[in-house]
Amino acid sequence: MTQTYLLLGGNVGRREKYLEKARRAIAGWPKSRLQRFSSIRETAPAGGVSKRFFLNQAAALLTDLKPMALLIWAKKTELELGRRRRERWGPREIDIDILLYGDQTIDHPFLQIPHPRLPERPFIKPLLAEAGL
Ligand code: PH2
Ligand code: MG
Ligand code: MG
Repeated sequence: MTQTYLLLGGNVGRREKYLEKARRAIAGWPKSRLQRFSSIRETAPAGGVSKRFFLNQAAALLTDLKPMALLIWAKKTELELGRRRRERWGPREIDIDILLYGDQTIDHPFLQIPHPRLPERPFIKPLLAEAGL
């Protein structure tokens, strides 16, 4: 299995509720074993579009899903939880991003790993540490 780390986040509606639903959904993903979640932190919006604060939480997941399959499960879960399409980096009910996938580097139009915004979002590192990185 490959060690992966995800970042959950949302800044619209009942943010805790969306995180809770996301945690439950991720626990049911196939070929995967959930290890740990970090605490939940409120973070200032990065990237410019939205002014609403986020709740963010990291997850450590062992998985046999390939990176693209993992991405598809993340997107499917976002849709099932009711994420609506808005502008890029705008407000969102729930976002599930793949931060790290083993030690792989992936540069694909739909999937970049490590997550390209890791270095410029200082709130992510402590969450990753809490998730066990
Ligand atoms: N996600 C974004 C844009 N800005 N800001 C914070 N604080 N947390 C996020 O998860 C976040 C963001 C795009 O996905
Ligand atoms: Mg994101
Ligand atoms: Mg995303």
